[in-house]
Amino acid sequence: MMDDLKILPGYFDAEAQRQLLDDIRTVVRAAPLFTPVMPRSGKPFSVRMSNCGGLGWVSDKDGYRYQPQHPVTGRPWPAIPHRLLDAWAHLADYPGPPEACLINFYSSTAKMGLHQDRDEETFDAPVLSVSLGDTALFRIGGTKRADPTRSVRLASGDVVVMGGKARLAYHGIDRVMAGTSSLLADGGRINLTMRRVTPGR
Ligand code: MD6
Ligand code: FE
Repeated sequence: MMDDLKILPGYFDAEAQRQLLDDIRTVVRAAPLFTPVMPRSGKPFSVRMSNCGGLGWVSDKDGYRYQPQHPVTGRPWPAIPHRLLDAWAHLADYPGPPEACLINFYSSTAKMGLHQDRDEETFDAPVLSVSLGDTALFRIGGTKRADPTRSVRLASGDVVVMGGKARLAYHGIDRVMAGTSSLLADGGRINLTMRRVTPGR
């Protein structure tokens, strides 16, 4: 099951992390973080989000979906920074570029429940995740919610590639460990997940 899960500790070194953080700050100035809410219940996520790329993942009372515009500003999402596209080209083993990059910002108390990434039209490409800032406790299981899980610490600069049989594995963030990184002056964690939404190159 986990044979298609790759964890690459320290893929981005300290300098690359700072550059990536600058890239993300530029994105978020154009596409501000918003607080998504759960479909139907309208309960707010504890994580704030934005996106870059041709499509962005959003959640509101109507459901989860990908859309080409920011839900608050109505503007197109900024382009995916080249450092992220380079990592995808190096690691994804997929003939085309990512179409969406979800930006999740976690305060020290934010978490993310166990979920599958399955709002894409194709699962042929992996989801590639980059962590910046405070270390998080990442939980990953199998393709059924009740499958056994294990926990992995994800530190700043670490990359996770979920492809093949791991593409639809349940996963979530149990907690963020405050004070474990000095990358973000005010603490917290940023997670970037690049996805392919449609098939093709
Ligand atoms: C996070 N990550 O690390 C949440 N999804 O904050 C994800 O939800 C995720 O790390 C798909 C593939 C890899 C991931
Ligand atoms: Fe996910």
